[in-house]
Amino acid sequence: MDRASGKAKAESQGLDFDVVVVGAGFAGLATLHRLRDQMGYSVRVIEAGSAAGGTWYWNRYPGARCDVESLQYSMSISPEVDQEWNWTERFAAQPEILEYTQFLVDKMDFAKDIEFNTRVASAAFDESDNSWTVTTQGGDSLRCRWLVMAAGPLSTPNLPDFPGLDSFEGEVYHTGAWPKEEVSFKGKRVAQIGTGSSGVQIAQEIAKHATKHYVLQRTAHHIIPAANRPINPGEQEEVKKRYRELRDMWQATPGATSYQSLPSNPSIVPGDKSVLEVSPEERREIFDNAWNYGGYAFHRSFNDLLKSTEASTLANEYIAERILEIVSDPAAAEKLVPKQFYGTKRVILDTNYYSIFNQENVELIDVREDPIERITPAGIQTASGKLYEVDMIVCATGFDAMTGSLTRMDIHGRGGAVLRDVWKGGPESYLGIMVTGFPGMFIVGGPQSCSALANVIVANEQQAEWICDCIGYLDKNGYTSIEPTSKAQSDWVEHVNELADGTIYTKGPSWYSGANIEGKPRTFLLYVAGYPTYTKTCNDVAEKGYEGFELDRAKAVN
Ligand code: N01
Repeated sequence: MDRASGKAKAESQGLDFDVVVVGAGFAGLATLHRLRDQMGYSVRVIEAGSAAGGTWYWNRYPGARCDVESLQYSMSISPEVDQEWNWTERFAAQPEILEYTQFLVDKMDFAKDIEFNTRVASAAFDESDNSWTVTTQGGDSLRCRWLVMAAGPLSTPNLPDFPGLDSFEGEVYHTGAWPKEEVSFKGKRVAQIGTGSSGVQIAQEIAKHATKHYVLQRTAHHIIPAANRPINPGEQEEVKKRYRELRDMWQATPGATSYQSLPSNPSIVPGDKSVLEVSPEERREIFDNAWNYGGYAFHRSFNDLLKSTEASTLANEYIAERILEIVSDPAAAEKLVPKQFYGTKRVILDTNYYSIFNQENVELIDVREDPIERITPAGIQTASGKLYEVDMIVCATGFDAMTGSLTRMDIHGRGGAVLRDVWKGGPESYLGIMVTGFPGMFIVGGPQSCSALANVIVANEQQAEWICDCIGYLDKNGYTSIEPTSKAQSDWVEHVNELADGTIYTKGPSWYSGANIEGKPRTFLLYVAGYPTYTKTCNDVAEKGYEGFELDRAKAVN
């Protein structure tokens, strides 16, 4: 089917487009490319931002940086872009990732099929002809056959309900919705709430400029050095020559990423040993090597840090020693030592975080010991009555992860059922891609997929490709609807939970299980068996004629 006939097909069925895609992050762009350029469909992408980039568009806070090596954090859709684009650092900063995205958009001529500055308010399934109507906040509607939700697993900011926040007389920002205009910390008293990945990254920038910087920490997270650096001479050229082969190699790992960009780089961790089987001296040496090498070498240093509480405890002990070495105030150092098992919360890469606590302008406030009670016009007041007077509050309080971008839209499925109500007791999906009762609506990076536990670009491309191939199969065979059976969906959810129960991930609260949002049901949101197993499972389902799905051709239009 060429593009023109694709459009003609939609029009002949009284539809505006064959497919509407919500979101122009990497997931939306991958979907657009496959459907439009490779399969000839008519596609409209709807994007709330004024440019593509998804999470990298909104998370433009100072210090934002990727924690996957930049040479591995790229889309595979254009060999030309692979060759023309140059990364400057081992871990790319947000502005560079956004520039890369724009480069890709221009090269692939994506913008003409994206409606920017437009937020989707609702989507409704029409049982009379198996179509979807997508309505924007501006009131425009589009009818399509297939709907792809690519709105992002970590894109709906979580702003806790701090009493009195509206009364604050200074500036308030959320890292996940950072303004485009420059925000200056210079000469200001700044309080930041939250010390997850976003908080740790922005803290290093605030500390450079603020006259007073209060870091309000509820939980000490695990933070390991990124050891960011310019890309080594020759490294990028070598990767460019071997992109195809290296991508295959990276994708054969559980996280679809290796801690090294090249196999010829020195391999400094065994990776396949248990931390419990080596002597204390060998353990120390391996941890030291990994810590100094930076990136996720530490995470991969042994094979059981994320599986056994004993192993995780040994990692904790090592990290505690390093913190106590860096931070000179013993009381602050003790508070910065993580108390939960290594890996229960997402492990963070940093550059200089612990050493900011040696600066005179930086003060660590333990808000687990003395919780935030209210925000006053002058600052933040804690339960003990202490008032931290500030000019600016930075909320680095995370996201309504995996489900927020979907539940904030009014999505009506079969019988008018609303997705947010259907998921009241916890989200359920099949493969993280479709939901029973919402026929023809696909999700990239949905709950119970492996997306946010893997190299997200790679995971997005895999899911987008699977979804597009599924759409192609359905059209070719005259089906106008697909949805998972209730049994396939409940079996998948059970399987995902069983897998998670065998790991460290469920041994403490985190956004992985919805525990970061008050009132959100606790259910494990990610598939933990790794990218290769996930991909194989999805492919097996497709090869078996979309096993676990009900396909319907009864209501074919025309
Ligand atoms: O959010 P988080 P994030 N009072 O949920 C605290 C990705 N990411 O935006 O831990 C006081 O991790 C909360 O405390 P606690 C990455 O996948 C990647 O930092 O719940 N504090 C926590 O400290 C990451 O995992 C990069 O006790 C409150 C913090 O706010 C995910 O996004 C960069 C509070 C939230 O931490 C989310 O990271 C950035 C309250 N009422 C993000 N409510 C890369 O490097 C919350 N907190 C690629």
